[in-house]
Amino acid sequence: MKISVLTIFPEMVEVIKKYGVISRAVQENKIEINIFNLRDFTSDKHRTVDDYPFGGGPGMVMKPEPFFMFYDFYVQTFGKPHTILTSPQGRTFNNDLVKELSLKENLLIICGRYEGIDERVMELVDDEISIGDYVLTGGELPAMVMIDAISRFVPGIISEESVIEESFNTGLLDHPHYTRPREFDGRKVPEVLLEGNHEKIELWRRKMSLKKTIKRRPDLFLKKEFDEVDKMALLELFKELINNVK
Ligand code: 4FL
Repeated sequence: MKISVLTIFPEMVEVIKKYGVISRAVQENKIEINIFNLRDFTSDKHRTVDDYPFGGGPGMVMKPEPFFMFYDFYVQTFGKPHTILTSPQGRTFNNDLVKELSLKENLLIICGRYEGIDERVMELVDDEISIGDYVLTGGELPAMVMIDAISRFVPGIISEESVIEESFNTGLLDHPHYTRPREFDGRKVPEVLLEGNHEKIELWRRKMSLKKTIKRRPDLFLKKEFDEVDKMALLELFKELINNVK
């Protein structure tokens, strides 16, 4: 999969390639990340990317020409991309959208700025995406958030199990995790995790997941389709509840 970014701050976005899981995926050619400087596609001495808004008003507007210049070059070089503009006006980024985008072979993310982009650039844009209801100084961090989330779904980047176990796939929040030591300043690891009974462990984890989901995300709990383990876990939770009120 190829992901490209068009920005006026390329150095800011470059760091996404340098760390952890994504840097490994880039080295192993599982994803290709290309970052382009919009100023390289200007044709004046000052490399101007913005100008005053027609009709007046505060702030500047990004000029259309460098975007079209870039887009021509991009399509010539890499073929037609699925083009995203980061924008607070876009549809909100979520796990379903991440999965959908991870299936694209050629993604181009244009980093927007709040003051705005000349409307004629929208002709090049397939999708406007927001990462949440707040305003940032620019679309660089949203682009990096999207690359991070999308990369995780590219086959072979992280273990299939890790992706399957995630809350947005199971419909439940995660259970607690423990590692060594078994006891630390009197704080003990739950006994069930030390006994090695895998069925019991699964049931315990599911109970903890269900409890946390009911407490923090009742919306997810109400949408959840329960499997047999969920039902057993809920039954035990109810039993514990009944025994405590009696
Ligand atoms: C983009 C905010 C996506 C939230 C300013 C320019 C933004 C943003 N999600 N704020 N782009």
